[in-house]
Amino acid sequence: MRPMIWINMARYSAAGPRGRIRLIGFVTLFAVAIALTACVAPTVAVPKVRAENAWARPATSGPDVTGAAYLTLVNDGSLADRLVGAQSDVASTVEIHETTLTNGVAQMQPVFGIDVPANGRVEIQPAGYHLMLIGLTRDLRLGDHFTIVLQFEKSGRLSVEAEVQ
Ligand SMILES: [Cu+2]
Repeated sequence: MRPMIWINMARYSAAGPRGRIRLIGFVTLFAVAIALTACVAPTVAVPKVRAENAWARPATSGPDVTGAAYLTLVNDGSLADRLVGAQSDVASTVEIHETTLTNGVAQMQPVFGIDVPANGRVEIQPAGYHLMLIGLTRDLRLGDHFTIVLQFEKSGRLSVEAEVQ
């Protein structure tokens, strides 16, 4: 592409004033073509994650006290994302946990992340995943609201308001 343009420009420049006008026309057309291409170029695939129905169980504060928060993640975007962490000012640490049933006994363990598929949703709800609030710094009373900041691999941070229910 580049060498061809150079040859054209050289030809038009050498052709005198009329050639220069044609050169300006050619360059203008070229610029318009680039601008149009930019306008109709398909949008880049991005995740578009939001949270629904964020809630937590009531709990009393204490360094050894844990609470659990739940929510639903919805991705309206065309690219998958991944929840990789969370934090909140009501807890020293927030971990992503998964509850599994082994021989009829429910156990929970930390997971490194939760995939949120493109145009999909993930339930972080009892019997599945939960956000473990470790070391509660204040009581979570019925009707209270508090903020959880979710960290996603691609979308970055998302601030979510949870209600104690
Ligand atoms: Cu847990």
